[in-house]
Amino acid sequence: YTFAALGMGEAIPISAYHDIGITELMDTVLAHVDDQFADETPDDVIRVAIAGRPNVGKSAIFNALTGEERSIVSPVPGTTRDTVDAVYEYKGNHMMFLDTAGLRRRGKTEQGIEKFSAIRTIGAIERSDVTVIVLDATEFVTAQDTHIGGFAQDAYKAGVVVVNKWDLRGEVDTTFEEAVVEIRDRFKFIPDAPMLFTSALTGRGIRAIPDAVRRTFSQFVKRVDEAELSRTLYAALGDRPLPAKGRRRPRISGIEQVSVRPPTFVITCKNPESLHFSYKRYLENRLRESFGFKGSPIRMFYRGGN
Ligand SMILES: Nc1nc2c(ncn2[C@@H]2O[C@H](COP(=O)(O)OP(=O)(O)OP(=O)(O)O)[C@@H](O)[C@H]2O)c(=O)[nH]1
Ligand SMILES: [Mg+2]
Repeated sequence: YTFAALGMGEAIPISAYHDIGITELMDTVLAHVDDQFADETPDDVIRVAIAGRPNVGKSAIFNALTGEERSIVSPVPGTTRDTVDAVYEYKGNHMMFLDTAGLRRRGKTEQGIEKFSAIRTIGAIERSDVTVIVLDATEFVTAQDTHIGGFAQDAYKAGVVVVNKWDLRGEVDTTFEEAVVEIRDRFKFIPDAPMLFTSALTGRGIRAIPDAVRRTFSQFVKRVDEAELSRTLYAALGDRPLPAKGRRRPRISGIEQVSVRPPTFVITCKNPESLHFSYKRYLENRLRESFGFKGSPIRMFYRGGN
Protein backbone atom coordinates (compact mmCIF):
# COMPACT_ATOMS: atom_id res chain seq x y z
CA TYR A 1 0.00 0.00 0.00
CA THR A 2 2.95 2.27 0.62
CA PHE A 3 4.03 1.65 -2.98
CA ALA A 4 0.53 2.29 -4.30
CA ALA A 5 0.56 5.69 -2.57
CA LEU A 6 3.56 6.68 -4.73
CA GLY A 7 1.34 6.56 -7.78
CA MET A 8 3.58 4.21 -9.70
CA GLY A 9 0.80 1.86 -10.63
CA GLU A 10 0.19 -1.74 -9.78
CA ALA A 11 2.70 -3.56 -7.57
CA ILE A 12 3.50 -7.19 -8.36
CA PRO A 13 4.85 -9.32 -5.53
CA ILE A 14 7.65 -11.58 -6.73
CA SER A 15 10.36 -13.81 -5.43
CA ALA A 16 13.14 -14.30 -7.95
CA TYR A 17 14.73 -16.87 -5.68
CA HIS A 18 11.58 -18.96 -5.39
CA ASP A 19 10.39 -18.20 -8.92
CA ILE A 20 7.11 -16.81 -7.62
CA GLY A 21 5.27 -14.16 -9.56
CA ILE A 22 7.85 -13.95 -12.37
CA THR A 23 5.37 -15.06 -15.01
CA GLU A 24 2.84 -12.49 -13.79
CA LEU A 25 5.53 -9.82 -13.86
CA MET A 26 6.50 -10.70 -17.43
CA ASP A 27 2.88 -10.67 -18.54
CA THR A 28 2.23 -7.29 -16.96
CA VAL A 29 5.38 -5.75 -18.40
CA LEU A 30 4.69 -7.15 -21.87
CA ALA A 31 1.12 -5.89 -21.77
CA HIS A 32 2.59 -2.38 -21.56
CA VAL A 33 5.54 -2.84 -23.89
CA ASP A 34 4.34 -4.76 -26.92
CA ASP A 35 1.93 -2.21 -28.40
CA GLN A 36 4.40 0.61 -28.13
CA PHE A 37 6.97 -1.14 -30.26
CA ALA A 38 4.65 -3.01 -32.53
CA ASP A 39 4.70 -0.72 -35.52
CA GLU A 40 7.76 1.43 -35.44
CA THR A 41 9.29 -0.02 -38.60
CA PRO A 42 8.36 1.84 -41.78
CA ASP A 43 6.04 0.12 -44.24
CA ASP A 44 8.60 -0.52 -46.96
CA VAL A 45 10.62 -2.81 -44.71
CA ILE A 46 9.94 -6.52 -45.15
CA ARG A 47 9.90 -8.02 -41.68
CA VAL A 48 11.27 -11.53 -41.46
CA ALA A 49 11.05 -13.69 -38.33
CA ILE A 50 13.62 -16.49 -38.14
CA ALA A 51 11.86 -19.18 -36.13
CA GLY A 52 12.49 -22.79 -35.24
CA ARG A 53 13.29 -25.24 -32.49
CA PRO A 54 16.20 -24.57 -30.12
CA ASN A 55 19.67 -25.20 -31.57
CA VAL A 56 18.73 -25.53 -35.26
CA GLY A 57 21.03 -22.62 -36.16
CA LYS A 58 18.73 -19.58 -36.24
CA SER A 59 21.32 -17.24 -34.74
CA ALA A 60 24.06 -18.63 -36.98
CA ILE A 61 21.84 -17.93 -40.02
CA PHE A 62 20.99 -14.47 -38.71
CA ASN A 63 24.68 -13.64 -38.31
CA ALA A 64 25.56 -15.07 -41.73
CA LEU A 65 22.77 -13.00 -43.33
CA THR A 66 23.65 -9.75 -41.66
CA GLY A 67 27.40 -10.27 -41.86
CA GLU A 68 27.85 -9.50 -38.18
CA GLU A 69 28.26 -11.59 -35.06
CA ARG A 70 25.33 -9.85 -33.43
CA SER A 71 23.56 -12.88 -32.07
CA ILE A 72 25.09 -15.46 -29.75
CA VAL A 73 25.65 -18.84 -31.37
CA SER A 74 26.19 -21.76 -29.04
CA PRO A 75 25.56 -25.51 -28.84
CA VAL A 76 23.43 -24.96 -25.73
CA PRO A 77 19.75 -25.18 -26.75
CA GLY A 78 17.84 -22.11 -25.63
CA THR A 79 20.75 -19.66 -26.02
CA THR A 80 18.71 -16.90 -27.59
CA ARG A 81 16.18 -15.57 -25.09
CA ASP A 82 15.04 -12.33 -26.59
CA THR A 83 14.45 -11.19 -30.15
CA VAL A 84 17.44 -9.57 -31.88
CA ASP A 85 16.85 -7.60 -35.05
CA ALA A 86 18.90 -6.11 -37.86
CA VAL A 87 17.97 -4.30 -41.06
CA TYR A 88 19.61 -5.45 -44.25
CA GLU A 89 19.36 -4.13 -47.78
CA TYR A 90 18.83 -6.52 -50.62
CA LYS A 91 18.29 -5.43 -54.25
CA GLY A 92 16.51 -2.27 -53.19
CA ASN A 93 14.39 -3.97 -50.53
CA HIS A 94 14.97 -3.35 -46.86
CA MET A 95 14.54 -6.44 -44.78
CA MET A 96 14.43 -6.58 -41.04
CA PHE A 97 15.53 -9.96 -39.76
CA LEU A 98 14.32 -10.97 -36.33
CA ASP A 99 16.32 -13.71 -34.62
CA THR A 100 14.02 -15.42 -32.14
CA ALA A 101 14.25 -17.81 -29.22
CA GLY A 102 13.88 -21.48 -30.11
CA LEU A 103 10.34 -22.66 -29.49
CA ARG A 104 9.96 -25.76 -27.37
CA ARG A 105 7.06 -28.11 -27.13
CA ARG A 106 3.86 -26.82 -25.63
CA GLY A 107 3.66 -27.53 -21.93
CA LYS A 108 7.38 -27.15 -21.39
CA THR A 109 7.19 -23.48 -22.23
CA GLU A 110 4.87 -22.45 -19.45
CA GLN A 111 7.33 -21.31 -16.81
CA GLY A 112 9.06 -17.98 -16.23
CA ILE A 113 11.78 -17.04 -18.70
CA GLU A 114 10.78 -19.85 -21.07
CA LYS A 115 7.27 -18.52 -21.35
CA PHE A 116 8.67 -15.04 -21.84
CA SER A 117 10.81 -16.30 -24.75
CA ALA A 118 7.87 -18.09 -26.33
CA ILE A 119 5.71 -14.97 -26.09
CA ARG A 120 8.48 -12.93 -27.72
CA THR A 121 8.86 -15.46 -30.51
CA ILE A 122 5.17 -15.63 -31.23
CA GLY A 123 5.13 -11.83 -31.07
CA ALA A 124 7.97 -11.70 -33.63
CA ILE A 125 6.05 -14.04 -35.94
CA GLU A 126 2.96 -11.86 -35.58
CA ARG A 127 4.93 -8.71 -36.37
CA SER A 128 6.59 -10.30 -39.40
CA ASP A 129 5.48 -10.50 -43.01
CA VAL A 130 7.46 -13.64 -43.75
CA THR A 131 8.38 -16.36 -41.27
CA VAL A 132 11.51 -18.34 -42.08
CA ILE A 133 11.01 -21.76 -40.49
CA VAL A 134 14.41 -23.29 -39.80
CA LEU A 135 14.76 -27.07 -39.64
CA ASP A 136 17.78 -29.16 -38.69
CA ALA A 137 18.94 -31.58 -41.41
CA THR A 138 20.02 -34.08 -38.76
CA GLU A 139 16.65 -34.23 -36.98
CA PHE A 140 14.18 -34.07 -39.72
CA VAL A 141 10.75 -32.40 -39.51
CA THR A 142 9.70 -33.07 -35.95
CA ALA A 143 6.25 -32.38 -34.52
CA GLN A 144 7.65 -29.18 -33.02
CA ASP A 145 8.66 -27.92 -36.46
CA THR A 146 5.15 -28.45 -37.74
CA HIS A 147 3.83 -26.75 -34.62
CA ILE A 148 5.92 -23.65 -35.38
CA GLY A 149 4.64 -23.70 -38.94
CA GLY A 150 1.18 -23.74 -37.39
CA PHE A 151 1.90 -20.48 -35.56
CA ALA A 152 2.85 -18.83 -38.84
CA GLN A 153 -0.30 -20.19 -40.42
CA ASP A 154 -2.56 -19.05 -37.58
CA ALA A 155 -1.04 -15.58 -37.85
CA TYR A 156 -1.60 -15.62 -41.65
CA LYS A 157 2.09 -15.09 -42.48
CA ALA A 158 3.98 -16.10 -45.59
CA GLY A 159 6.53 -18.86 -45.11
CA VAL A 160 9.96 -19.96 -46.29
CA VAL A 161 11.35 -23.31 -45.14
CA VAL A 162 15.10 -23.55 -44.55
CA VAL A 163 16.81 -26.89 -43.89
CA ASN A 164 19.99 -25.89 -42.10
CA LYS A 165 23.09 -27.96 -41.17
CA TRP A 166 22.90 -29.50 -44.63
CA ASP A 167 26.67 -30.05 -44.33
CA LEU A 168 25.79 -32.80 -41.80
CA ARG A 169 23.26 -34.58 -44.00
CA GLY A 170 25.77 -37.43 -44.45
CA GLU A 171 25.20 -38.33 -40.79
CA VAL A 172 21.62 -39.19 -41.54
CA ASP A 173 20.11 -41.12 -44.39
CA THR A 174 18.15 -38.38 -46.09
CA THR A 175 18.54 -37.59 -49.75
CA PHE A 176 17.57 -34.25 -51.19
CA GLU A 177 14.55 -35.79 -52.93
CA GLU A 178 13.29 -37.47 -49.75
CA ALA A 179 13.70 -34.23 -47.85
CA VAL A 180 11.64 -32.30 -50.38
CA VAL A 181 8.79 -34.83 -50.32
CA GLU A 182 8.76 -35.00 -46.51
CA ILE A 183 8.72 -31.23 -46.07
CA ARG A 184 6.02 -30.66 -48.69
CA ASP A 185 3.93 -33.22 -46.88
CA ARG A 186 4.46 -31.82 -43.38
CA PHE A 187 4.00 -28.21 -44.40
CA LYS A 188 1.01 -28.69 -46.68
CA PHE A 189 -0.65 -25.77 -44.97
CA ILE A 190 1.93 -23.38 -46.47
CA PRO A 191 1.36 -24.27 -50.13
CA ASP A 192 4.47 -24.20 -52.30
CA ALA A 193 6.62 -22.41 -49.75
CA PRO A 194 10.16 -21.93 -51.07
CA MET A 195 12.48 -24.55 -49.64
CA LEU A 196 16.18 -23.94 -49.16
CA PHE A 197 19.05 -26.16 -48.04
CA THR A 198 21.70 -24.25 -46.16
CA SER A 199 24.77 -24.46 -43.98
CA ALA A 200 25.36 -21.48 -41.75
CA LEU A 201 28.76 -23.06 -41.04
CA THR A 202 30.03 -22.98 -44.65
CA GLY A 203 27.69 -20.25 -45.87
CA ARG A 204 26.15 -22.51 -48.48
CA GLY A 205 22.68 -21.44 -49.58
CA ILE A 206 22.51 -18.52 -47.16
CA ARG A 207 22.44 -15.90 -49.86
CA ALA A 208 19.40 -17.55 -51.45
CA ILE A 209 17.36 -16.71 -48.34
CA PRO A 210 16.75 -12.99 -49.03
CA ASP A 211 15.74 -13.82 -52.58
CA ALA A 212 13.24 -16.45 -51.42
CA VAL A 213 11.91 -14.01 -48.82
CA ARG A 214 11.43 -11.37 -51.47
CA ARG A 215 9.63 -13.77 -53.81
CA THR A 216 7.29 -14.98 -51.09
CA PHE A 217 6.66 -11.45 -49.90
CA SER A 218 5.62 -10.42 -53.40
CA GLN A 219 2.97 -13.17 -53.27
CA PHE A 220 1.88 -12.01 -49.84
CA VAL A 221 1.20 -8.46 -51.09
CA LYS A 222 -0.07 -9.40 -54.54
CA ARG A 223 -3.16 -7.62 -55.85
CA VAL A 224 -4.72 -9.40 -58.80
CA ASP A 225 -6.55 -8.01 -61.78
CA GLU A 226 -10.29 -7.63 -61.12
CA ALA A 227 -11.49 -8.92 -64.48
CA GLU A 228 -9.16 -11.88 -64.35
CA LEU A 229 -10.38 -12.65 -60.84
CA SER A 230 -14.00 -12.73 -62.00
CA ARG A 231 -13.08 -14.88 -64.99
CA THR A 232 -11.35 -17.35 -62.68
CA LEU A 233 -14.40 -17.55 -60.45
CA TYR A 234 -16.87 -18.10 -63.29
CA ALA A 235 -14.62 -20.71 -64.91
CA ALA A 236 -14.45 -22.55 -61.57
CA LEU A 237 -18.22 -22.37 -61.15
CA GLY A 238 -18.69 -23.63 -64.69
CA ASP A 239 -16.36 -26.59 -64.20
CA ARG A 240 -18.03 -27.71 -60.99
CA PRO A 241 -21.56 -26.32 -60.87
CA LEU A 242 -23.28 -25.82 -57.54
CA PRO A 243 -26.56 -27.70 -57.00
CA ALA A 244 -29.27 -26.11 -59.15
CA LYS A 245 -32.18 -27.17 -56.95
CA GLY A 246 -33.13 -26.78 -53.31
CA ARG A 247 -34.53 -23.93 -51.31
CA ARG A 248 -31.38 -23.13 -49.36
CA ARG A 249 -28.88 -23.90 -52.10
CA PRO A 250 -25.79 -21.66 -52.20
CA ARG A 251 -25.54 -19.23 -55.09
CA ILE A 252 -22.28 -17.44 -55.82
CA SER A 253 -22.44 -14.22 -57.78
CA GLY A 254 -19.17 -12.37 -57.45
CA ILE A 255 -15.69 -11.98 -56.01
CA GLU A 256 -13.59 -9.06 -54.90
CA GLN A 257 -10.09 -8.74 -53.47
CA VAL A 258 -10.41 -6.53 -50.41
CA SER A 259 -6.85 -6.51 -49.11
CA VAL A 260 -3.29 -7.83 -49.20
CA ARG A 261 -0.92 -9.11 -46.47
CA PRO A 262 -2.30 -11.72 -47.03
CA PRO A 263 -4.43 -11.52 -50.18
CA THR A 264 -8.01 -11.48 -48.92
CA PHE A 265 -11.14 -12.08 -50.98
CA VAL A 266 -14.83 -11.58 -50.39
CA ILE A 267 -17.17 -13.84 -52.32
CA THR A 268 -20.78 -12.80 -52.61
CA CYS A 269 -22.88 -15.85 -51.92
CA LYS A 270 -26.53 -16.47 -51.23
CA ASN A 271 -27.05 -19.02 -48.43
CA PRO A 272 -23.30 -19.26 -47.69
CA GLU A 273 -24.04 -21.54 -44.70
CA SER A 274 -24.97 -24.37 -47.05
CA LEU A 275 -21.74 -24.11 -49.05
CA HIS A 276 -19.62 -27.17 -48.26
CA PHE A 277 -16.06 -26.54 -47.07
CA SER A 278 -14.72 -28.83 -49.80
CA TYR A 279 -16.20 -26.42 -52.33
CA LYS A 280 -14.52 -23.51 -50.57
CA ARG A 281 -11.22 -25.36 -50.76
CA TYR A 282 -11.85 -26.06 -54.43
CA LEU A 283 -12.31 -22.33 -55.06
CA GLU A 284 -9.12 -21.52 -53.13
CA ASN A 285 -7.24 -24.05 -55.24
CA ARG A 286 -8.57 -22.50 -58.43
CA LEU A 287 -7.41 -19.06 -57.28
CA ARG A 288 -3.98 -20.50 -56.52
CA GLU A 289 -3.85 -22.19 -59.93
CA SER A 290 -4.55 -18.88 -61.62
CA PHE A 291 -2.56 -16.50 -59.46
CA GLY A 292 0.06 -18.52 -57.56
CA PHE A 293 0.32 -17.02 -54.07
CA LYS A 294 3.20 -19.42 -53.50
CA GLY A 295 4.18 -19.63 -49.85
CA SER A 296 1.47 -17.15 -48.87
CA PRO A 297 -1.82 -17.82 -47.13
CA ILE A 298 -4.95 -16.42 -48.68
CA ARG A 299 -8.16 -15.58 -46.87
CA MET A 300 -11.64 -15.97 -48.27
CA PHE A 301 -14.82 -14.63 -46.76
CA TYR A 302 -18.35 -15.42 -47.89
CA ARG A 303 -20.84 -12.61 -47.68
CA GLY A 304 -24.56 -13.11 -48.04
CA GLY A 305 -26.36 -11.26 -50.82
CA ASN A 306 -27.49 -11.84 -54.39
N1 LIG B 1 27.37 -28.27 -38.71
C1 LIG B 1 26.64 -27.17 -38.58
N2 LIG B 1 26.45 -26.61 -37.38
C2 LIG B 1 25.71 -25.49 -37.29
C3 LIG B 1 25.09 -24.90 -38.42
N3 LIG B 1 24.39 -23.82 -38.02
C4 LIG B 1 24.56 -23.74 -36.68
N4 LIG B 1 25.35 -24.74 -36.23
C5 LIG B 1 25.74 -25.01 -34.84
O1 LIG B 1 24.57 -25.37 -34.10
C6 LIG B 1 24.61 -24.83 -32.79
C7 LIG B 1 23.39 -23.96 -32.53
O2 LIG B 1 23.43 -22.80 -33.33
P1 LIG B 1 22.62 -21.49 -32.95
O3 LIG B 1 22.72 -20.55 -34.10
O4 LIG B 1 23.01 -20.98 -31.62
O5 LIG B 1 21.14 -22.10 -32.87
P2 LIG B 1 19.79 -21.36 -32.50
O6 LIG B 1 18.73 -21.94 -33.37
O7 LIG B 1 19.96 -19.89 -32.53
O8 LIG B 1 19.54 -21.87 -31.01
P3 LIG B 1 18.72 -21.17 -29.81
O9 LIG B 1 19.01 -19.72 -29.80
O10 LIG B 1 19.24 -21.90 -28.63
O11 LIG B 1 17.27 -21.48 -30.08
C8 LIG B 1 25.93 -24.08 -32.68
O12 LIG B 1 26.86 -24.93 -32.09
C9 LIG B 1 26.29 -23.78 -34.13
O13 LIG B 1 27.68 -23.67 -34.33
C10 LIG B 1 25.30 -25.54 -39.71
O14 LIG B 1 24.80 -25.12 -40.75
N5 LIG B 1 26.07 -26.65 -39.72
MG1 LIG C 1 19.78 -18.46 -31.10
